[in-house]
Amino acid sequence: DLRPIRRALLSVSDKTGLIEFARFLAERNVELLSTGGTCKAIRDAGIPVVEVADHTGFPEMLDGRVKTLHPKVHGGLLGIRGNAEHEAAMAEHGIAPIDLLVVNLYPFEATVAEGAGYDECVENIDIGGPAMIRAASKNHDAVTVVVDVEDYARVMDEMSAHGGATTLSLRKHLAATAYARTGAYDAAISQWFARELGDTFPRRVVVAGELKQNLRYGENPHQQAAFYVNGVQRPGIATAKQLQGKELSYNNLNDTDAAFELAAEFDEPTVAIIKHANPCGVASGADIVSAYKAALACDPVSAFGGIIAINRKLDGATAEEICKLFTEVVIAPEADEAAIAAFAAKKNLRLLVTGGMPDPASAAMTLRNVSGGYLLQSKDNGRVTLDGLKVVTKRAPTEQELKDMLFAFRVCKHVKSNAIIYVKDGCTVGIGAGQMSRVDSSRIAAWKSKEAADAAGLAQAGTVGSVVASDAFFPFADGLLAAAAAGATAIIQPGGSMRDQEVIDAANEKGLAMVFTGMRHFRH
Ligand code: 93A
Repeated sequence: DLRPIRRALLSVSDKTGLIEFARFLAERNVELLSTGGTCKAIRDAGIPVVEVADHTGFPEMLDGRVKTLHPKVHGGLLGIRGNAEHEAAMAEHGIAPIDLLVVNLYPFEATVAEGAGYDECVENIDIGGPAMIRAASKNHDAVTVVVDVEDYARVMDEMSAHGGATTLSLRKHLAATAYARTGAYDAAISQWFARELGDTFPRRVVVAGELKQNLRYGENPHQQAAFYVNGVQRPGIATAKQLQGKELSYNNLNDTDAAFELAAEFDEPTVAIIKHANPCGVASGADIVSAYKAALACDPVSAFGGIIAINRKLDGATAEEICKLFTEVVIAPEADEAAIAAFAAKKNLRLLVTGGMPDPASAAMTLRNVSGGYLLQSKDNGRVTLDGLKVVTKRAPTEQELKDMLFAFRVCKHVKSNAIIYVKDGCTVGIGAGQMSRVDSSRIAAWKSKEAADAAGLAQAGTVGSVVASDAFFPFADGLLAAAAAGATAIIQPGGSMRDQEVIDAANEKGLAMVFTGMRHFRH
């Protein structure tokens, strides 16, 4: 299954590594064919090369839209070697076989990402490149196709090892990569069109991703997993630079993403500590070290082995505090030298820096698997502000209560439903997450808060004098009564239950202030 490479066609937009590869081929007496810009680069390097136009006898035309779309190119890529009829037809029409195709496409994705105008994007839709890639890949039995610069070395290695030939195994792998590339390319084009047309849910969707990292395993050791990125340059887990620590696991990636997106919700210095994709403490403060201490105090037992996200540059003082507890991952936009030094001894701790914070208001889509399909929805970037609140009780909330309620409701968005969040002075003091009954979430949050207070030797739980947020309406008064029993003084919730009046009456009876948001934050 070895196929010697005698003739190659190179046509690349990204010319990285081109000259080295072309020189390697030329030294092994491979005849090089190439298109305009690529040909010039190879020729300028003093390497013999034939322009495709000279090979086909047909000029590049229509602003380069037609340069390789010619039977001499496609016949050379598609003709079956050893098939008498194909070989006779090729001989009759002067079609020389092409054994190696090296193509990378017009940078459509990068052009869109740069915010180029409509016409420029259209002009960057490559037609001839994908046509050649698909032809060469179909004929992988004989033809080697390379679409990624990082595969040049693989081909050179095989050619060196096999006297200028490649193996069928490599050609098949390269063909698979090549079809994924043209598929992803067309996906990017159709997504761009859909965006231009404002068509959020088109008839067909194609999801494309590039392998960033193979993972040791998935959520559990018997599951396989890998991390794919979609090229959206949003500061976060996909773009983060790991400054130290062992490799990130599937769960780390999932939890770190949840942590960073939560920290990004707040303008003031904020720290979020996450376990199993739910926060076990979130706090804003004058600086990140005080925010960290406050976030930790919410549930120091659960914070063990947690993930910490910070929305400011990580400093030495905070890093030293973090070092006192076992932590899996710390993610921040930046880290100063003192912080890096403080972590140096913690060999396993992963430190990630992203260069910035994502904009929580930015539009995006979320995708989830269901049996036989996907659920696609726009990301929850809803945000409740002061003027969106409706006071429904006799007592109006105080200014501090209002501030804490908005904080609590924003945290809700990042907590699995049913979510009940108690907050005091910009800091969560009790979190109830992921329960099937809202009243259970309410009770659990209060109970956790009491546990933390007892452990810290405090006279009363943090929930005493706090405000409470519920991600969705209280269907009955019981959840509210549980919050009142825990000492909450004010409540923020969407409202909209059939029994709203019952819940309002219960709040009035307890002297609580309550506001409705009209927006809920389910997270299932
Ligand atoms: O405009 S095209 O769609 N028409 C073609 O016939 C064609 N052939 C190759 N684009 C075409 N290409 C692309 O040109 C390749 O995919 C590659 O990205 C680029 C290389 O052009 P140059 O060698 O002139 O820099």
